[in-house]
Amino acid sequence: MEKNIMAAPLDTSLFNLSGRTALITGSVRGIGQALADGLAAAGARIVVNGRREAAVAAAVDRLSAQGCAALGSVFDVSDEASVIQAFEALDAQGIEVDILINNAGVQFRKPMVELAVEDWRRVVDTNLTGAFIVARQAARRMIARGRGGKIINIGSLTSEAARATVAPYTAAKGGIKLLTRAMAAEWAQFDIQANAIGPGYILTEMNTALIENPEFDAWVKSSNPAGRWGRPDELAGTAVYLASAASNYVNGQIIYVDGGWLSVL
Ligand code: GCO
Repeated sequence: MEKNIMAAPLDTSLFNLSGRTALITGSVRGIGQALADGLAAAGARIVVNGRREAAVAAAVDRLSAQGCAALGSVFDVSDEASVIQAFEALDAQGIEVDILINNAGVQFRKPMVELAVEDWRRVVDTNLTGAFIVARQAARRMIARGRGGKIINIGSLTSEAARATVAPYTAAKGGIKLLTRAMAAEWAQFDIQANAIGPGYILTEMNTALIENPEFDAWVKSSNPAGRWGRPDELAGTAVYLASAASNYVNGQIIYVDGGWLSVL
């Protein structure tokens, strides 16, 4: 006889981020700004980050005008000294980062045979090494506090497959996928969950040149089952999930928000 196993109704409060503080690198525009909006809507206080004081201040004002709790932290993720200084400044203000989203990233498109090592290094330093530098500071504090934490790294379709002319970005985003697993391997024991989001082709400033290129635009639309570019706000739900208690048993994963691109030949 089939046992009537009543499933407990989902406790939707698991998705509530009230009382949590989220640092989102590169959150003055684009995907980072959309993730800030999403986590703020779920109740989190947002630490906005960028490299320029004015842009960070404007982004904080924008969130505050929406009634969200927000503050700014200006640093370059690839500059270890500035990252350490920024975390020490947060410490001094009693601000504890419960959720880190490593979103900051740059793009540089050029065939490898023409690529200068300096350009390679700049992209990898920001997109991959920067994620390590910032996560190390956050994890040290999460471990010391003893109440766990959430780390979300932003990958890419290029975490799985390569596109010509974006080798340093591809190498870095491939590294993000496995760095996420390395974080899970070392920090799960401290109740830290480290996961990644792999956006498809999203309508962002970084992709303006591609969006405005009719051939590229047609390629994107014909290459994913959704038949369109994604919007930055379409990434926020996955970020809230990975930032929340609803994902406490999820670690080392990458979730592709790509219109089905990677799933369909
Ligand atoms: C490019 C784009 C991509 C997208 C995204 C795709 O030049 O191909 O910039 O890298 O930004 O990463 O997932």
